[in-house]
Amino acid sequence: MSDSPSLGLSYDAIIIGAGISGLYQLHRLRGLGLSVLVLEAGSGVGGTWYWNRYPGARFDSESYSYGYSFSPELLADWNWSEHFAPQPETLRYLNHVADRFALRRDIRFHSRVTAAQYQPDGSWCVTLEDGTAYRGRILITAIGPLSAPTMPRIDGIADFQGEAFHTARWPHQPVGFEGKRVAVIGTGSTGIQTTQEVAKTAAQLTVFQRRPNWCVPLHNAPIGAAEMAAIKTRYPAIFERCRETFACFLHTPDPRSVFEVSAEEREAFFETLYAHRGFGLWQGNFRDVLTDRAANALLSEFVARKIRQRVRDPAVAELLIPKDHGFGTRRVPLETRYYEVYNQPNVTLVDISAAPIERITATGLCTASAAYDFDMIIYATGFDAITGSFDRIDIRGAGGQRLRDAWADGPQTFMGVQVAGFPNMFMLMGPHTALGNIPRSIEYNVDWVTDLLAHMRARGHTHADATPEAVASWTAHVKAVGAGLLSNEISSWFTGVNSNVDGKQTRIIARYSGSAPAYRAWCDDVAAGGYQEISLR
Ligand code: NA7
Repeated sequence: MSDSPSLGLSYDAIIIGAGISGLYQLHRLRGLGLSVLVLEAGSGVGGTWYWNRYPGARFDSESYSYGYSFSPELLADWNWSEHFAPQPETLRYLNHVADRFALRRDIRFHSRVTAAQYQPDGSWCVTLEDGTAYRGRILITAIGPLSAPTMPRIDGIADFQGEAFHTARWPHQPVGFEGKRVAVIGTGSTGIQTTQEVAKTAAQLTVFQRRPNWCVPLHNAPIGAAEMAAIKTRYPAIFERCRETFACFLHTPDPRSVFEVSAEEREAFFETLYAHRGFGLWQGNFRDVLTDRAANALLSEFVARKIRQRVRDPAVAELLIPKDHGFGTRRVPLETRYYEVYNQPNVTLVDISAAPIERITATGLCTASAAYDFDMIIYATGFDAITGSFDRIDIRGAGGQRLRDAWADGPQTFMGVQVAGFPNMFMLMGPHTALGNIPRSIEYNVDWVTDLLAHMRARGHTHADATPEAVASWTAHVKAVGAGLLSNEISSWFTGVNSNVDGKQTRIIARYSGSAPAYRAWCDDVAAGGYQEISLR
């Protein structure tokens, strides 16, 4: 698929984003011999791990299940220091990948894309915020499902005279908390990791919680040299396991129903999982705890008991126990002594479910019932997830059709990879793909797109556009698979809800909620069938 000089194209392919998916896609497209430009808003590679430098940021997938699997040499030469690596280590790893595969020479940093528009000549014109434009025949969005941070919509945010940070836009310089009165707003995975860390040194920490989440212990530990050497010998088995499991984590559900065992056995199994590192209680539990309401209630009661045991003040413990959703129906944050933080004299939990924050002031904030003074406010208020990173770019397909309009009633995709009427645009980890342990899904996604491009080149095709029928049928399938699932009945980023964004108050089925193996089987079948669902010419 070479450039046609008459079109004046600069690149065969333009990739937006130099995170985990953009880096690997660049590597694979080079392997096809394509000329590629990666446009990256940040000053370095790493995506999520470049932006989310907040205190305490770390994996909650096992490090060795999270890294790239495509290169035996890369696997051999990288050593993880902890079972769940902290953000600086992950960022070092991604920089190492960029260096090892000499990726930087095709990446333009400080390049925020504001528009991508399909041209009548069959190319894509990609424009940066400074007006610079690039052309490519293929457009690949590697912009991440959680990359558009959102601030709360509260009056007075600009009035605050102290330090203020959103966790996903954390400064590159060190930030200290010693002697400071710090507020954290938000209790998702990010707010919980931040709270654990800030509580260690802040003079006072006040956590503003609108809704609690069900959190379970991470059980992190260092990885010594001998253990890392042993992990390296197990890499094939580790990745094989990730290929088999529902969400590409190392944890496999128990085939038994919670109701097939005695109460004692059930309790003992829950205890084992609670003591085990990682997502075991969520992803490796009885087969029905995430699908059957009564089974889920038993697990929720177990975790509620744990919270009551760990938090001394019973009133605070009750505030920390979710009452509006069952365990695992929203993303489960993994924690390290998070609940014990509330036993510290320097930490206060403020429930803002009934008395919301009404205003940020010059010196702090006011809720409906009290005023507080702070030296620092940390906004751990999350992201406009899944479609938010697309909404920030003016993406227009054939005939000037806006992607935002095409998705006005929720995303419409084919396999989460293409949208009808947006020829040669391929989404990595777009809406309707299987998420879970994301790098595993990314590698599959990138390989699938690369195989399609190789298939096209072999046949002299330069144009790929999923048919409207294929999009309608995949979108209907995603909705059917997601219907009735407990996790799709709750407002969270999983269901595309963000109270801080206009038009994102209604739950949608934004993710493919079936298993990753089922998702891959669909994609494999499409490839094996010669991509009939995609109009190729
Ligand atoms: P999340 O999980 O979306 O959490 C955001 C938190 O911020 C959550 O507790 C929200 O409460 C809270 N929030 C959002 N807006 C407000 C306002 N206006 N007032 C008060 N509280 C607010 O984002 P994270 O960054 O923690 O994690 C996202 C994912 O990144 C995570 O799941 C991992 O997969 C990686 P709410 O629950 O909406 O009531």
